[in-house]
Amino acid sequence: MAHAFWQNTPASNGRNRRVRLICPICLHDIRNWSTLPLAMLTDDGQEISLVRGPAEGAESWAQRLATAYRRCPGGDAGEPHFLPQAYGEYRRVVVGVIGASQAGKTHLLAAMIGHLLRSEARLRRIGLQVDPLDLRIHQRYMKQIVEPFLAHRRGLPATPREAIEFTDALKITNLRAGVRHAVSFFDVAGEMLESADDSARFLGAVDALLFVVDPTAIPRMTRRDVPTISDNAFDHVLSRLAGRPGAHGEFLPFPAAVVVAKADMLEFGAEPLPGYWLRRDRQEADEELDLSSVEGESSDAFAFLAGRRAEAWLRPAMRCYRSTLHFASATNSALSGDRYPELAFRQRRVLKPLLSLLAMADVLDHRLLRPGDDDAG
Ligand SMILES: Nc1nc2c(ncn2[C@@H]2O[C@H](COP(=O)(O)OP(=O)(O)O)[C@@H](O)[C@H]2O)c(=O)[nH]1
Ligand SMILES: [Mg+2]
Ligand SMILES: [Zn+2]
Repeated sequence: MAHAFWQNTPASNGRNRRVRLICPICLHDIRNWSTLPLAMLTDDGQEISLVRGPAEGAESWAQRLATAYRRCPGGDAGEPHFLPQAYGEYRRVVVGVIGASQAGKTHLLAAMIGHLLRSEARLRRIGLQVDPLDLRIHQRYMKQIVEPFLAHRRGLPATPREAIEFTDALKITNLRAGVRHAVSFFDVAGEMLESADDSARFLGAVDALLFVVDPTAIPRMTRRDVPTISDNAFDHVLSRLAGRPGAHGEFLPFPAAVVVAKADMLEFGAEPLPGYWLRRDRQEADEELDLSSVEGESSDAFAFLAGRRAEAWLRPAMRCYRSTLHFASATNSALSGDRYPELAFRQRRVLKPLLSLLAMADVLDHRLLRPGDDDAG
């Protein structure tokens, strides 16, 4: 009974200690967590304010608090939203999705989050439980992005430049270690990542990075008219992160998963490696949850990029203290009209890079990344 364990932690009402934190959703600086208003949320997201009854015993109050929320006033845009009341005790991880405009960031993240939530039973086998952090925000993301894409095969619109907002946030519980994490994701327009102004402010809060490599930008790979490789988004982000306090020294203290996206376009090309990895999950059930092959895949993906003189894209792997490299496809096909073709449409290896990043960020046990006997590459 993993659940009983959580309820044993007395839901702290924070009265005796002051918790200061950055909201993972709007980046608002919350100076005193326990002063934010308490509420219950109904199934359809309606707020009912929560107050302790005059004769209510400590036990009953603690039980009600365990499922309660606190209302954050919202950041600059000022839209209030909810965080679980126990959030002040969670380990917090902010994931930034980095890559040029059109690299495939938005499709990849939607595929990752969609598959993460669909895989409840399988994820339990590696000790993970995934729930939304804020129901309303999560449902909005599912309804506007993930479901049109995964259930109706719709192409996703370009991410608006003005919206520097977080995409979704999940409560990820490591059942084996008994630790809850709040993992939030920022997917912003590629141009924003390259700009020097304040628009990439969220970079000040990221703890883990998902770098998305666009293979259509590799010279002579999928197109003839691509002269040289550069990825300003990667460079910009790495140099901004290097300016963060505590980020001096040889390596940046952030884990990074580097994903060669749109790998379906490389499957039948001259290079055998992308196809080899893409087809593996068809051969082994649940290969995607087995992180012992990550080291082998990483060295193959590194060799693949290095052989293409794609140094710009290897920089995250060279600069960050922990990194893995992957091949993945969010659509397995090109858009045809406003939809992806029914026969080809599926997601390939989208969970593995995310699980790998979670393992590097110690949400999952990072020892899962140790190579197995038959996966030495
Ligand atoms: N073939 C293929 N195309 C993809 C894949 N993922 C995204 N795309 C295409 O790449 C383009 C840019 O995708 P998007 O996710 O919006 O990129 P972003 O600007 O980095 O967020 C769109 O036209 C998608 O149809 C994929 O896995 N395979
Ligand atoms: Mg986008
Ligand atoms: Zn907030």
